[in-house]
Amino acid sequence: MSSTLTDTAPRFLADYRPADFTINTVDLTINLDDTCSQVISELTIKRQGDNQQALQLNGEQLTLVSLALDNHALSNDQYQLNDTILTIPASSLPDNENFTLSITTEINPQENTALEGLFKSGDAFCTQCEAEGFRRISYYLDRPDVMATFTTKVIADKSLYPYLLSNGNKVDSGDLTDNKHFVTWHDPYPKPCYLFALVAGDFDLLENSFTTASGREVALEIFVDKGNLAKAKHAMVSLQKSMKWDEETFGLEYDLDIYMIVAVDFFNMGAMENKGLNVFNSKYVLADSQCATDSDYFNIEAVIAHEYFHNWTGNRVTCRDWFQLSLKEGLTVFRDQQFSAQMHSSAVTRIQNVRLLRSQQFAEDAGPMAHPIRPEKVLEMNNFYTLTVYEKGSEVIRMLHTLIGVEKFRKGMDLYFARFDGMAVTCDDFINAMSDASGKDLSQFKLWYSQSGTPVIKVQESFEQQTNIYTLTLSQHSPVTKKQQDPQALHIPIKIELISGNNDKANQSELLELNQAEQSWQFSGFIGKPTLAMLCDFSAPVKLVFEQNDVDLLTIMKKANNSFCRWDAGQKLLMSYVQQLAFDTEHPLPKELLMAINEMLTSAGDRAFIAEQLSLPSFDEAASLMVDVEPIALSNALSKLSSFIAQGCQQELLASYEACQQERSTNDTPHSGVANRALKNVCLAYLSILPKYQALVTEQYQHATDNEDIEQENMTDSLAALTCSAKHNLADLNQQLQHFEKKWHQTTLVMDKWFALNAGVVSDDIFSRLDTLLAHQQFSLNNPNRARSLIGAFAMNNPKYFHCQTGRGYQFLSKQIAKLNEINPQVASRLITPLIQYKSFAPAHQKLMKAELVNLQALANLSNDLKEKLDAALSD
Ligand code: B3K
Ligand code: ZN
Repeated sequence: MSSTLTDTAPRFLADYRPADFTINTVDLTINLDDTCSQVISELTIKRQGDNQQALQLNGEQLTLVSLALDNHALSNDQYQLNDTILTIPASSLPDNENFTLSITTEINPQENTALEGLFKSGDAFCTQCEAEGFRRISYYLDRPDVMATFTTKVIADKSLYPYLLSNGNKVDSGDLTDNKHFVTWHDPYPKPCYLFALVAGDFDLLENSFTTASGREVALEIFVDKGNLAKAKHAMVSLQKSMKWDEETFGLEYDLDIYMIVAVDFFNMGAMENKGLNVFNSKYVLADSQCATDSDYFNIEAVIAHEYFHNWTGNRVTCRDWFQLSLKEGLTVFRDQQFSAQMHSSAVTRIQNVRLLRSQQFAEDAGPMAHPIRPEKVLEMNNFYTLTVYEKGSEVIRMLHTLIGVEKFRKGMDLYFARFDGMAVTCDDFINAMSDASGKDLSQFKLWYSQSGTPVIKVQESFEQQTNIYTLTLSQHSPVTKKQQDPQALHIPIKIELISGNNDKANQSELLELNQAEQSWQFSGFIGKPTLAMLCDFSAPVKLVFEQNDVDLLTIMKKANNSFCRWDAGQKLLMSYVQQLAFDTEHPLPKELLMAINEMLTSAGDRAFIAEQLSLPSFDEAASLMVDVEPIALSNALSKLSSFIAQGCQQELLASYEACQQERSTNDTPHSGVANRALKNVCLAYLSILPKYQALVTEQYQHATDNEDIEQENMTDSLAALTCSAKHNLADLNQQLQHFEKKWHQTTLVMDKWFALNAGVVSDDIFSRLDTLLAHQQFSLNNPNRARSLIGAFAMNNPKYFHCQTGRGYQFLSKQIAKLNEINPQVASRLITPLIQYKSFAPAHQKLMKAELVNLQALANLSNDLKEKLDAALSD
């Protein structure tokens, strides 16, 4: 279980105090065994000041074998042990300032289904220590401000585990008796224990290198399961691009002689930035065009970059305490988003960032687990690796970047590293460095770190005909909650564009700094009222209350320079119809909408951008903009709007589909290939609603999945076709699903897609399908990717049945969560998200969802991970 057995008290940011002891060096000898691995840890410890405190080390699920201080064994009466803490009282400690502590413990990796600490992923051993997993390997001061240099000797059977890896540089290796061997690693950079890693296994190894700007050669090594070598190439190229980008953009070079990445199938999240030895979910490493989609390629590059960028923002400068998590995560997400924007279309990348934020983070910020990007109270730290800390955290860094500009931002980063390299620091330290380097007063800006909830900005405008003066008034308010009684006005960068009615006049762009509850600005020089495009590039993570009519929205769609605003105006227009249809299914839809869609389809712009324009807001995006959501009405409204567009624009959709299809074979560059597929598949999604075009789905599926020319096979197209079949329960669906399974049954990552597709089938027999899937030979709740691909995909991508009136969807989810509570609480805790957000739904649904939460709360052995969320949801 991920949670501690006796620690059920929350911790508070306000209670932070430095440790009474530091650990300078750690010497580990780890003798690997499936059920009884032995860990010998030799620590050199230094007392801080003249404190006479007991030494308290964290440890969970460890068997203590022996303990010695300065080489003298400690007897049972010289220390105390409970389920989570080893206490050596002051009376047992030596008087000197420095002393050594030797600890021998045993652990059972095989039984570790929580996948924290040392565990087995298939045949390999691997570790996950962030946030507080090292305490499952050995007793330690498991907190990020205790930084030590690690030397790690790994011992294991030579035939089963030819590769023995840990952080830093390899310094020794050799053979031992009993067919065992060892490798010793030394990491010269002091680090918190959450960055410790160990991997042992038999892999295929992809090798390459990178020469840093200052001429040092770094060995790059990617370890994958045997047979998967060719699928690691994209990850390798992504790593090299990331290294180059960080040098060019921030002057940051890699600092060890070797950078290793290991891909494993059993992993709770995407990847982990352990110093010199990243461990990755294989989903974010392995790709070839036959088995990975375009978004898989994109995500692999982004996650590889993210973990690499952590080497500076996270590892060289780390967090003082876990409340500061956004110091490294918000900043590193911002860095990876900037990187992706430069590698691809910056407009489309930004749109995708915003879609994620609006659909998921806004909901989190409005739900019972809402917290500031720097939380103040935590029961289970793993619950705070959230969209708020990551994505909103990145938006906060982006706002800073907007407020001070690119050059001063770079100066601020330089100052941050000059001041804090090798240290564990706070979010305030970061902002102070930015403020000192830029000369900008950021004291009010810091409120973004302590206030939760999505701020709402009300927009009012007026135009004085006589003077031609345009006045814009903005007012802001942040939500009041039980935890946040008196939110203050924030410092918010608002980028706008004013589009003049006079065609000769260029649009006027402005950066406004909203820092009061209400503020006005005046602009002159227009003939007639200009059209306001608000929040260019989505310059702040806020919601707008701004009644813009269809004419204004259409003007922005056509005339704004800012691509984000053009896209956003279209979405706003679409969203207004979704809302009307959700309220009144017979609400008439205007022809102008079809004309606007046709114009988009025939415009000459980037096809990836057009695909984003044509994509309706997702169920979650729409829900986050509504109150008392009637989920079935919303889902029907989205279907109705899609049908209207499909019906009214069928010729143009078909023409675009065919144009993209043709160009695919004649003129494929990497970007145009992706863009063509994106647009083509949006068109297919619309066309597949109309029976007369459903043959296209079958054709595309066959062409992309079952082609004599294997080069023509393509997972993006195959999956897009299958998704249409699943969504409309088309006649060929079952046959396609069987064919796909037969073809891919040996490819784990593709089977995850297959499970997700099945979970998304929109059909009345979905619950019997789900039961069959749970019993499928390849299904296991012990594998997080698999659990998410079935249970998560159903709850997130099948709103019609997840929210069905009988409550069966909610029951299905809660039953699986109860099982996962015993197996892997972190995964259970992630999957509960849609249920705890019950308050955004209409009363009848709230009641059904709440009943499931109450059942879960009564579980015996409830993990802290779930307890924290359930308590918040049910007391809200
Ligand atoms: N730092 C890790 C996440 C650790 C999650 C712990 N539950 C990956 C990342 O953000 O890069
Ligand atoms: Zn990260």
